[in-house]
Amino acid sequence: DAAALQAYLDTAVALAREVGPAFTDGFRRTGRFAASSAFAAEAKLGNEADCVTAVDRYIEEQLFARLRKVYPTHRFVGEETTAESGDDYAVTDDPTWVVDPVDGTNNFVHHLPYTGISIGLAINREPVVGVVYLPVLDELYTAARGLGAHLNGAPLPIVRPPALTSPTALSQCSLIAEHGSARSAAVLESRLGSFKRLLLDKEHGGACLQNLRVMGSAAYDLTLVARGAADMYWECGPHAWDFAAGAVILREAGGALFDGAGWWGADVPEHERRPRPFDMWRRKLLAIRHIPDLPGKPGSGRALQKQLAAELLAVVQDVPYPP
Ligand code: LIP
Repeated sequence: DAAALQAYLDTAVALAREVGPAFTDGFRRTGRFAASSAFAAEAKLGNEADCVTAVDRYIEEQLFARLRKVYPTHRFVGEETTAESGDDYAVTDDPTWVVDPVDGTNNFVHHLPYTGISIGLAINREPVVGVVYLPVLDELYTAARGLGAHLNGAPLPIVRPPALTSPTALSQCSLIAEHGSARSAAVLESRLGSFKRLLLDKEHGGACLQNLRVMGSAAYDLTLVARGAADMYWECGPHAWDFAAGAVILREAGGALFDGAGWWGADVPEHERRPRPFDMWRRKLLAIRHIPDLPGKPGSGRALQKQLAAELLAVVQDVPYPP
């Protein structure tokens, strides 16, 4: 119920704020090439573009230790715990905290402030509480199901009609996408090829997007769509810990998410959710912001969300998703 969700949200906010100074301090001290320093970036699985720092591990430990004290029966999935143990995390209906202690670690080690702490809570496998905190920018995004989404206490989306327009074609849209950390020729050819088709002019068969931005953090990407600073976000291969919290924030800001098979969103009618609800354990994600109805056309905002998503998916359909 609402009171329970608010209590979970309050806990998550308090914890995010509590570890915020360690994040900011680590951001200042981390050195990419300082191999001997406790604050050096380490390559994961030999891939230097996919890195981890002592700050990632410290913050995840702190968050889980504190959450376990308050909710001893809950389950916990964290980027560092899960990735480093190599364990398959069991997905159950139990309340599960899904945490990325430093989302956008690559930005973090390059001192680019688009990086933050992502704390999500899923119940019955569905994300219901989300906190994305960017300590360096001092942006705190919060949401709980049915309770709205906020940035530092102000309701989202920040951009409102008439400034928040209703695009009727992909060529009127701005998109945030990610190229990810894979560096193999095959993956890059396909991903960058899709970027080219999205940007290319219409005479040459492209979608002629107004812009395409790579911000480097799925959690932040979703908050940008939620605030109305981008129309869509699409990525092949993010993990649940990258987007569980951001998904709730976007949903509560009137946005919708498509996981490759089903839609998820407060305004998504039941029949469009088939064959099943949004599955955050799949690594497929297309997110679209709230689109206001066109004048005199109730339901047209939702129809436009679907139309624009279909246009986007038609352009990127051959980009393989991880299993
Ligand atoms: C990052 C994701 C991002 C993706 C990066 C990376 P991390 O998470 O947020 O969407 O493109 O490759 O996975 O690893 O920095 O927490």
